Amino acid sequence: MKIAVVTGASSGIGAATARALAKTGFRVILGARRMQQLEALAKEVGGEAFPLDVCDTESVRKFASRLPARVHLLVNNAGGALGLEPVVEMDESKWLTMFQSNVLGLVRMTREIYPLLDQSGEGSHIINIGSVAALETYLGGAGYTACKHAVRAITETMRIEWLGLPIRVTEIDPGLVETEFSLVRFEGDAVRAKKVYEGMTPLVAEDVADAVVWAATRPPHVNIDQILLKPRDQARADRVYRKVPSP
Ligand code: 8X3
Repeated sequence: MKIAVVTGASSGIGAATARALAKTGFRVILGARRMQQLEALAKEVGGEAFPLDVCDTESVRKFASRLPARVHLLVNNAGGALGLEPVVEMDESKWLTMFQSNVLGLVRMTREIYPLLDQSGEGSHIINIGSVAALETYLGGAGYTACKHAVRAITETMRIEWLGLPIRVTEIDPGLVETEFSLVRFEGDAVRAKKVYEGMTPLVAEDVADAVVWAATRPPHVNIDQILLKPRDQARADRVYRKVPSP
């Protein structure tokens, strides 16, 4: 049975991806900080849950040491945005946390799991969850978009460095997806978070999970480099159609 590892799997895109991969036939190993949610999900999908903080090298090493000898798919999903302050109002601790989780966390995970990647038979696959923010910028988004642009650069570099090896590398770039993303970005301000999706129909986590499963289930000689998926109501990161409520 093929083994898939999903980071940030306790909620949102990570949880939906874990469910979808399990349904497709993968044995799923989940990592996140919130163990209660993670264990419930592991039970639901017949997988395993281990604590993981991608910001902490020791935590990543310990997580990797508990994995089976061979891993076929790593979904680097853990990460998120904090704040929407302009550049000259940079909050250093928010920026550090964003770079730690979105950028260094992804590389730490990849570094520790690389020796476990199956390079026999059909090979293995790393899927990095990027964002429309990997391709565009928007007002107040410098910290987050810089992180996701970095994810894009790192993903492309992996593909060059591993050329000739049986390791596929994919980047999935979602636009607006209604998850805890905005609640985290606005530090628990539910009213502000809700406004992000007001009057429009956002993607749901399952839409992104679909893209992950599709990329992961192509024949082994096919590498899906990138998928950019956005709601129909979103033309660009900062161009969203919203229905005006009737008076
Ligand atoms: C989330 C999408 O537009 O808020 O990755 O950066 S956006």
